[in-house]
Amino acid sequence: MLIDLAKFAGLVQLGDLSLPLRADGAPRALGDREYLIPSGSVTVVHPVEATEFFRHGWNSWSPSGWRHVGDAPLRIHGSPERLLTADDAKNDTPHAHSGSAVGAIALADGEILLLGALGLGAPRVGATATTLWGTVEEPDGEWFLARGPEQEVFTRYAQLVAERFGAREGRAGRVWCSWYSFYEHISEDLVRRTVADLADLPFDVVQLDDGWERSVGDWEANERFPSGMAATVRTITDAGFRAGLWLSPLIALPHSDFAVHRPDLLVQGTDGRPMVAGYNWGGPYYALDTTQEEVKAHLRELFTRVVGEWGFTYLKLDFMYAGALEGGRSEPVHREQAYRDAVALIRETVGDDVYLLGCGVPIIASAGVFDGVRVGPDVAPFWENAERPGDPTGVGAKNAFLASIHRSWLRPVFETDPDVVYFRRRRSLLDDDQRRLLEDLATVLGFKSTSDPVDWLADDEVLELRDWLERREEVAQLGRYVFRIDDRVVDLGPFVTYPAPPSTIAN
Ligand code: 9PG
Repeated sequence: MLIDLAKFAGLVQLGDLSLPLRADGAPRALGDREYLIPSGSVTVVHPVEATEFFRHGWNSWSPSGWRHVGDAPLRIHGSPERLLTADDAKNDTPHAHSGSAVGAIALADGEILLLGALGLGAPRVGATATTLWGTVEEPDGEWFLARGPEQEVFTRYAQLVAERFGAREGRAGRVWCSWYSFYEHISEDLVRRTVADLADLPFDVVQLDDGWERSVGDWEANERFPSGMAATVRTITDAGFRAGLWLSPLIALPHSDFAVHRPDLLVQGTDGRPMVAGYNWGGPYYALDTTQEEVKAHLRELFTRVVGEWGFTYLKLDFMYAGALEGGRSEPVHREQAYRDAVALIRETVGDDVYLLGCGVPIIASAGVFDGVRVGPDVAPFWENAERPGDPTGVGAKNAFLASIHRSWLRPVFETDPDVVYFRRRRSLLDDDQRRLLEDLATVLGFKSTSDPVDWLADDEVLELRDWLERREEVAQLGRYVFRIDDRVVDLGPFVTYPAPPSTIAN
C-alpha cells in the first residue's frame, strides 16, 4: 500500500512534448526539458516516430552505440563466456534493446530523449517501440530524463554524473604502453632497450602491461624481472618518463598462490566454490571478495608496495568489473557499492597524485575515482575480427573505434582512452585510412597512446609519431561523427558500420 502511494503516474512536459511517465516517485523539473526522477523503475512513453536507440555497455569493453529500433539489439551474441567478461551478463536482454546506466532514443525531429542514472545499483535502460524504460537492482540516487540536441543532452548528463560522483584532475599525457607490441613477453632487459630508444620522443609515461607478474593474483615480479620492479621504475624515470604498471587487483587465476591458499577470500558461487568471474589467459578466473577485512588489508599492502616501495605513479587497473559482479560476499552490500568501496580504498591508498586508468571497469561506478577510463575493447593491428563475427567486443580496430566513438561524451567525467594508435606499417594489417582513423579517434577523445617500439618503425613513421605527440589540436564536435580537428573537418561516419546481426539470435 505504502509503495503504491509513493508511485507516480502522470505527464512530463519536455518542451512541446508531453509524455506519460510512470515512476517510483514524483519527477522534479530541472529546466523546461529536464527532470530528476527518484531511483527505481521508470517508464516513459515516447513518440512512435522514434528511430534509433543508444545503448551503453556496462564496462570498458562492452558494446556501445546507436541501433535502429527495428533492428536486433546491439549485444554480444552466442557466447556466455564473452558476455560474462565483457558486459553485464546478469541484465542482458537477448530480444530487447537495453544497456547500462544510460540510454537514449533518437526522435524523428533530430533531437534525443535520454534517461540516465545518477546512482549505483546496476541501473539498466532500454527501449521498446513505444517506451524508454529504466530499472535498478537496488535504488540509489536519481534518474535524469532530458530531451534536446544530442551532444548537448549527453554532455549535460555527463556533467551531472561528474557533479554526483566527482571528476578528477589527473592527466595522463602521452603514453607508451607495452601491450600491443610485446604482449606478455616483456622483461627488464627488453624494457631497458625499449626505453633507451624512446628517450628522445615526447612521451610522458612508459607503462608496463601484463607480463611482469608471477601470476594474475600474485603481484610480485616474475623471473624476467630479476632486479625487481623498483629497478625497472628507475630505468623508466631515469629516461625522463613517469613509470606506469598494469595490474588486475580484483581477480586471481585458479593456479595463483592467492586462489590456492585463500579460496575463502574469493567471491563465492552458489555451489560453495569460488565463482567464475570471467575468462581470459586460456581459462576462468575468480574475483576477490573486497568486503572482507583481509582483502582490504591485502589491497592496502599491494598498493603501498607498488607506489610507495616500487615507485610507480601511473596504474592501469584492469578486469575491475569482476569486483562488481553479483556473488557471495561476506557483507550484504550491492555489487556496485562493493566495487565502489574497493576502488575508493585503492584511491585512498595511492593518494591523489597517482594516475589511475581504469580498464574493464564498470563505467559510471568508476566516476570520481579514476582519472582515465578505457572506453572500448582492445585494438589490434587489423580492422575486423574475422574469428568472432557475432561479438562486438572482439579485439580489433573497428570494434575499438565503434565503442569508443560512442563514449566521447564522457569527457567531462574522466579522460577517455580509446586504446593505442599504430604508427607501424610492419607487423600490421591496417591500411593508411584505418591508421589515420585511429589517430583521429585518439585526438578526438583526448588520449594519446601507442605501443610501437621505435625499432619497429620506419624513419617517416617516427616523424609522424613525433609530430602527432607534439601537436595540441583544437577539437570541436560538429555532428554525431563529424569533428573539426584544427582546420580539418573529419567525418568518421563512413567507418560506422555494424555487422548484420545473425538471422536467428542466439543467446
Ligand atoms: C592484458 C590486457 C591488456 C588490454 C586489456 C586487457 O573481454 N575480454 O575477454 C578481454 C580480455 C583481455 C583484455 C580485454 C578484454 O585485455 O584491455 O589492454 O592490458 O588485458 O592482459
